[in-house]
Amino acid sequence: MELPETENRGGGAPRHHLTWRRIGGGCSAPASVGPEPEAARGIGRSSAQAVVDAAIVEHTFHVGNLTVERLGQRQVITAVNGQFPGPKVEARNGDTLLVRVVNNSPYNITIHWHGVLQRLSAWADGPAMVTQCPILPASSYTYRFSVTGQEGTLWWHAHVSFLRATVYGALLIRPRLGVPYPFPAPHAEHTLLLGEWWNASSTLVDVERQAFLTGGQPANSVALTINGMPGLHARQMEMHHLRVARANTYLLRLVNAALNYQLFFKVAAHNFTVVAVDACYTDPYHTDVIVIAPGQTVDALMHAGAAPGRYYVAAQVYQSIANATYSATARALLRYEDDDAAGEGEAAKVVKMPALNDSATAQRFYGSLTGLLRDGKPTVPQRVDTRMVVTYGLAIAPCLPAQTLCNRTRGSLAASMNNVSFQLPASMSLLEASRSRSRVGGVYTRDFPDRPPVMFDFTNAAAVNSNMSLMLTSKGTRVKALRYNETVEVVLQNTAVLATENHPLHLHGFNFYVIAQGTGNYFRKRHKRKINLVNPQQRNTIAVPAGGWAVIRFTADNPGVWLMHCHLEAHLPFGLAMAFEKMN
Ligand SMILES: [Cu+2]
Repeated sequence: MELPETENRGGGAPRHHLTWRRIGGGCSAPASVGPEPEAARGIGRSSAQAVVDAAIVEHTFHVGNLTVERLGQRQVITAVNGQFPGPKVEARNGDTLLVRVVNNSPYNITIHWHGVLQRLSAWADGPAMVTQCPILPASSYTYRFSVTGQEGTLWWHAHVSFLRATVYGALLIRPRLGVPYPFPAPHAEHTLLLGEWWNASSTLVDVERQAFLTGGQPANSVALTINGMPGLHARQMEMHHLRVARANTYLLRLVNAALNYQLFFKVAAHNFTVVAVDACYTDPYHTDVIVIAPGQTVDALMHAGAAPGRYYVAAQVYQSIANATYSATARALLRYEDDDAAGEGEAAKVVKMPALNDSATAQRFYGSLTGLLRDGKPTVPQRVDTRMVVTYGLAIAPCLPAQTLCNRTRGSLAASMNNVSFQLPASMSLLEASRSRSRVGGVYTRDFPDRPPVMFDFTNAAAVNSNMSLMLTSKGTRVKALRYNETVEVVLQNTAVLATENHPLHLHGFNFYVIAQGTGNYFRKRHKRKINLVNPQQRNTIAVPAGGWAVIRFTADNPGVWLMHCHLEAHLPFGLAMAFEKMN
């Protein structure tokens, strides 16, 4: 296994210590120091070898402050290379990526390559304190990994504090040269990154910090965005435009980079054929609405078959939690090339969106997708070595001493998996501790339970919320150790503690098969006929139905420490996470 490169640029060592105190918590030392990957340098894609072999795709990410204006307000955000959203990374199946991250921002930073399997490169995965110590201000770090065996739309984002709100971009993996897509070739493609915008007078790091201190929910965003633009004004400023030519077919690459909201996505007078989700090909699925949870991606073909003109593109919040009221919409504009003669005055066609709590539409989309079977490609494991039942949801925890604004009678909002509220280590990353055996003891324990500690009627809101012992949780850094190549089945069961909600659960290091999903409590015998062991969809992030369950399977064939967590950013510091440890 390759060790990461760590270096300190510009500043002396004392800078590190000062930074740690200011940001709070963290590694006592930089992550393991490894060799500079010199051998890889200078082999650009222009190399003739790239035609037959994999190429090296190199980028440098300068992370720093950027002043932007949105919704009539100027503010300073953290961004990569002065761009918001950040630069697009493009590669082909089999390429090696070499991304040097130079941290000129005042914050600790890491970059996660969301959905990249990181086979034999766990050090490059990116979650802070899981696979690496954060990159300190005035330091740099080089991520090196290959994307062999993967095709489709993925993305990259910061994986520390709430910085991914503005530190994110697309990661597109195309088939090897000369290899076609398993669907009709599109005329062109458009990448649409869906995000959220805060008009915060403070920074996103402060938003997270304030939520921690009070033990409550973080402040809400004020708008959604499409490629960084809210598109709210009639004058169509701050609006992303997509140009299409009539009768052509386009590949839309959608990424939900929003922190806390699932989204409905529609284009007025146009339909889609979904061909992949989370960079895993699907059977073609025809729909007029796409539903996408934070962390997920969707590749969909769209035929430009409408009359010449302009059409609104809209992304609107989908909320599964009861009594939700936040219902933001971002807009972009689809323009036909032949529309230029029509002039600016003509109104664009509007799009009718589902209700913000339309779970039926959401579940129809999420539950209808099936995986595309391809000759010679692996299929779902038929035999299971390890079975787990993991309950998860919101919870209440005693206020920590550091939560100085927390109401000690009420307690702190929290979340848990099998009633363990996950706490990141402070002294060293989980992966580093895992590699240095003797140091595991003080960092984590290998006793994440295979089942909930007590069985109860998980989704019975009245019963659950009148029983304080079911609502209380406690902090722990507990992992589930797996043997090499064992097959794992996990039943993910939402609970009604405080409220049922559709949580998008993301597993690092693996794609998993979603063999069944449904509402209520899962019973293995009763739900047997819902199990799909032929062509289930594969994903890296599953939006499990609110007050429901999903059954996933994967093969533990990738050494490392792999986080599984809710991709609603608000729930990660609450502790809605656990980790799998796969030994060498
Ligand atoms: Cu969640």
